[in-house]
Amino acid sequence: MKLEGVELRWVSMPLVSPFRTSFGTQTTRDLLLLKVVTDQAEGWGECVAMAAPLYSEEYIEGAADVLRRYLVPALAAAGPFDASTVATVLEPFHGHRMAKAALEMGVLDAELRAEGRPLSRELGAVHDRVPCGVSVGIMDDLGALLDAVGGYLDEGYVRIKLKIEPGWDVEPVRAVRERFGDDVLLQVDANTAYTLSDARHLARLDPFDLLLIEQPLPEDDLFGHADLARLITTPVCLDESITSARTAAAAIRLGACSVVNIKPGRVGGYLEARRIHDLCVAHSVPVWCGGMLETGLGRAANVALAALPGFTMPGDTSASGRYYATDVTAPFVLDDGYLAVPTGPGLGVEPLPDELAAVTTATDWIPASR
Ligand code: OSB
Ligand code: MG
Repeated sequence: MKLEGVELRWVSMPLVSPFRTSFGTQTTRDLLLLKVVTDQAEGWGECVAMAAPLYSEEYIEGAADVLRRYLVPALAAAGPFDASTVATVLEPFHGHRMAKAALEMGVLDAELRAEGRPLSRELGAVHDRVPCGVSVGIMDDLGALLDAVGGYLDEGYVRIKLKIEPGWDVEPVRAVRERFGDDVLLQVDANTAYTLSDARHLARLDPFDLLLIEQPLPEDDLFGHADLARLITTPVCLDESITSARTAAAAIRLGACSVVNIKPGRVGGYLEARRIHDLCVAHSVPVWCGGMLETGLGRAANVALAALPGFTMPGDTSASGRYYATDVTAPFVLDDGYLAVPTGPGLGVEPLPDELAAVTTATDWIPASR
């Protein structure tokens, strides 16, 4: 394919309820969408960076800047390309994995649409629907938490993930276990809020039979996670620390995790995500698909990825309605705890023009030649 240009599109989508994590509270999801225009077809990419660099070092305006200044020009200069060569062309630029992932996703969508092939098939999916979990934010009190969890269980979610931080950990887990019982698939996510010196406190979660604790320690503390994993019985899962197949291999080798959360944006794209999946399968490490409050575009791709055989645990691939009253695509709706894997070419979904226009705050066209 030959690149004609990329449209950057800033969207601002109100969340149905505030989402509080150990790194901050969000009431609106601002994000950057990409429309990749090639001589063959157009494709959509979604950049999962947040407005501020609180989850990782990336942020929306940084992603827009590096795309405009470096990534799109490099791809334009590379001559004919396909999705499998995008990462190699962008490799000289350090970091900026979410920006790179968005560009690769748009190219992949364009390529697959041109060929009439679905992303799920391209990635190696083996299921036509995936079981879904839900990520539950930190609440003002235990009553509000139990109401939220009860509502999600009533909707059919098959797994609950509680966001935790110091001061909101053992008690919310105990309250959920006492109210909803031991059969609920339950896990927690600390988003790096603890240090190794909290190991004895975190061991107090051991009796609750959690599926895992996600990213308790800072992103660069693989040794700390390896030490912690020997001090607690809850399996350690990494999110922020896993930035590539190489870091995943190191984490597994060190014993820093026994489960991996795969987020395509965080690792530089869906193709690297698949490599991490393959690596984890080879090491018998279960994986699940994380989320970044995606629109229906990113959700379509995540659901396709989550249908690969190594995704043996339910992911944060919740229905559109868990996040947004109106999505930019036709909404993903939970059916008996599952979301259907899209079957159409590429992502298999497209933005609805009116819904997209309603949430767009700005656009910018980056031509391939200037
Ligand atoms: O750590 O998994 C995380 C959302 C934004 C940033 C980081 C995380 C999350 C979530 C929600 O937990 C996942 C989702 O439902 O999309
Ligand atoms: Mg996480």
